Amino acid sequence: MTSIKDSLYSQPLGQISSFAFDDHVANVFPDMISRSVPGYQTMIAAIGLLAGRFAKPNSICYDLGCSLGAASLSMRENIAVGNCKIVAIDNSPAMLAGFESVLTQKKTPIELQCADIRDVKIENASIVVLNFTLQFLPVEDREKILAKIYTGLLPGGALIISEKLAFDDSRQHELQIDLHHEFKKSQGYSDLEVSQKRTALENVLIPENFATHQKRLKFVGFSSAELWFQYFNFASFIALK
Ligand code: GEK
Repeated sequence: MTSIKDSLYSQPLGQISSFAFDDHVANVFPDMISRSVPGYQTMIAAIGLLAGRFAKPNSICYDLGCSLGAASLSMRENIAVGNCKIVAIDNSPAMLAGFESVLTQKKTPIELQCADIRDVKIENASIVVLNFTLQFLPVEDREKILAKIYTGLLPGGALIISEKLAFDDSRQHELQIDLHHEFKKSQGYSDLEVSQKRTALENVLIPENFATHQKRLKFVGFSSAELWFQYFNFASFIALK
């Protein structure tokens, strides 16, 4: 997916408002996320491979917090089984309009829903993807949605969950944040862009550590939850029912 270059934080902003998934963000989103999340394209491609493995005939594959649909489109490319559909949900009208504008229907249909993922029913699911979405929910809401996903998954189903991570050890925490900022600078962002975006995301994106994620996934019922990818403080888990 091509997009306009992200320069939303390139000029000094007097007041930095909290980050929101509005029209401005949706317009530049593919460029923003690829230059901000180390390994993003690798994870998107791998989510397709995972969908190819886990998608079952007569089941639903969910993409929760789908944005412009990168994960849904990658899943669709790799799903070979019949009578399977992808349900892609996001509560940003700007994101869903962007996704709808590029969506052409193929063998595996993609159904778009503008809704809060905390309010939707998850059922008959063979694979559920939360690619950098859980981190935007209040911490106290996270267990409930993971429990709902677990209940809605078929036996043998998988949840793929990608998140920005925090670290208990303060040196490690600072190091990983610093390495991420170096990554962003290597992608062409300036110090001003990095620092203004960081301020905008404060209290909006709340990272947790690996142990917290793993413990919660097991607590809601997943029999196994392991990392399959990590690049600095960005990681992706696969949890098995
Ligand atoms: C990708 N998965 O490209 N309900 C529905 N959607 C939500 C909610 C909610 N409660 N909270 C946030 N979102 C995508 C990238 S971006 C990650 C996901 C990022 C949506 C929000 O509108 C946005 O589109 C998405 O979750 C997070 O693979 O920007 O770092």
